[in-house]
Amino acid sequence: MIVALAGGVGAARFLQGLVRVVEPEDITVIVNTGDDVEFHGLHISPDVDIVLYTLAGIVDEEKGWGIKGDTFHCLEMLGLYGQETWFKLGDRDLATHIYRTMLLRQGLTLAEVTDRIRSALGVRVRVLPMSNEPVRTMILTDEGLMHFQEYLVKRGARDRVLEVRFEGVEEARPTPGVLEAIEEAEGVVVCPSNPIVSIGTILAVRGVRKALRRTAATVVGISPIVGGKPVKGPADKLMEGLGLEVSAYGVAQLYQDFLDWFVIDEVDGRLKERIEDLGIKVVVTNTIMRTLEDKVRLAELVVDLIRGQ
Ligand code: GDP
Ligand code: FO1
Repeated sequence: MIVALAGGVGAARFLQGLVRVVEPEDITVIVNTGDDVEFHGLHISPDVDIVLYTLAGIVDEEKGWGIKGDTFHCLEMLGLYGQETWFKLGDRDLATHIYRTMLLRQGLTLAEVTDRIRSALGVRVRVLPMSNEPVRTMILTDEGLMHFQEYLVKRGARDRVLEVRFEGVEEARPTPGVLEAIEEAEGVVVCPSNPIVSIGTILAVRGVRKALRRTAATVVGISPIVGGKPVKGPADKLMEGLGLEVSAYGVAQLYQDFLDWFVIDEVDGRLKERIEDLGIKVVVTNTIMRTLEDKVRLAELVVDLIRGQ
């Protein structure tokens, strides 16, 4: 079994490659739920949905989230009722959130609900939300404390970041199967996701970091920071705010206690030795995933590292 720790867009792109290299049934994806949010009375799990929609082949590829060709009539009508419409929920996407919320109200866990959605979408990889219990990523900025989606989407990540808090993470237990999957894996991939608010959140769940340190599996990370900048998203602003170096080296420092290998981009080749000094082996290659070939090639490289080839 190969286990992947995943946020949204960057991870989903990598997983598109991985399912073509390894049997989908032999992959378990542990997904961040710190970005989860409630709108219009509905439970939204953006990273879980991004991973599922991408693997189901229905994601809006341009945006990286939402469903391709979706319409926004429901949201327009909600706007008419004076509701907030800055979080763009499409009509077809809303069906997922209605179904999820309905099943949660019936008493199913988030993992059970996720599995029903996965199965209906024809996705064959196992997808586990990191916890069944709520964890909320809150950003303390110079404009006050706000939910991550408000910081990112409503305010366009323009506020200065002072602190990142994972509310509820102390009480949240890992989803049953998460720690076992890491401990028994053949290999673990830390996907190119936001190291603070996607991977950082998963690592903050009780027992996850310890399981990663203890596992006999080869643990391979892929840097989301390329040439001192994220490929997309606010990782630079969050890292800067927390006083971290915005580079593949800065990410390697965050993962140094459990990574065996770190895959960094060819534009960052000069960081190789510094990262190796942290006790991590380094591969330098093109990590930008534009085409399906890029994704498959990167997945092949990671699987070869796991299998010691
Ligand atoms: P976000 O940062 O909150 O939007 O969410 P994600 O957890 O989805 O993280 C996206 C991360 O993936 C960003 O830090 C990007 O830099 C990274 N990413 C996206 N596409 C690619 C890619 O093609 N290659 C690499 N190396 N990183 C990527
Ligand atoms: N990201 C945006 O930048 N703007 C949006 O309006 C937006 C809506 C949205 C709806 C459903 C969904 O599953 C994801 C959505 N995202 C949107 C993406 C999301 O905010 C982030 O990319 C992830 O949380 C980061 O991992």
